Amino acid sequence: MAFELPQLGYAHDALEPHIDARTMEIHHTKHHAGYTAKLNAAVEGTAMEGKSIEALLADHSDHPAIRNNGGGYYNHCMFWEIMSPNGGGAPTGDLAVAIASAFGSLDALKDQFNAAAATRFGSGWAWLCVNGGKLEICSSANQDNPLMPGVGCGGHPIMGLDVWEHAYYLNYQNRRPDYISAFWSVINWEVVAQKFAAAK
Ligand code: MN3
Repeated sequence: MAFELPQLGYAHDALEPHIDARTMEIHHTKHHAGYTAKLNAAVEGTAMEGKSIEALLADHSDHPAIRNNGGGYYNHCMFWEIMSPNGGGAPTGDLAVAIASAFGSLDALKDQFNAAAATRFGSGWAWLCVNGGKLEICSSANQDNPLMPGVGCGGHPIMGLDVWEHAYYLNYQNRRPDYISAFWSVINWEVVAQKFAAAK
């Protein structure tokens, strides 16, 4: 069963003005589609065929095509899921309690996440992870993610922000901090909370 490019739960223009339609369209139908096709090509006819994406990332990230395209496949699947045109606001329930416990407040989480996203040099991702039952923030290079061993970022990711220039350059040019700030207007805390509950 080959990996499939997921449909978004919203239109490409639905995250405007925070993330523009053209960026979303190219990001989804070109970049993510490319990672998906190259991932399938890398596993087809090998012993890796049929393994889950999580297992591929955990066990085969020493394989460059898996690391780059499997990472790209997984990371973008999560990225589309954790955004919504009805996003923003604040989390509730267990996730809100865990954020208060780990960071002191939602604003403190945002400050730490923004710093991780802004200071990631070049291309990469910022992550909110559940590590040993506790929430942590980190960042990783390129399409690496915390499921891969040895990326300096551990645990199970429940929220990721793409800080590759292709994610924001058309609308924000070099203003990565403005894009990071806009992300909080489209974050889907309900989905992050579901991922938190599953990862705990
Ligand atoms: Mn991307």
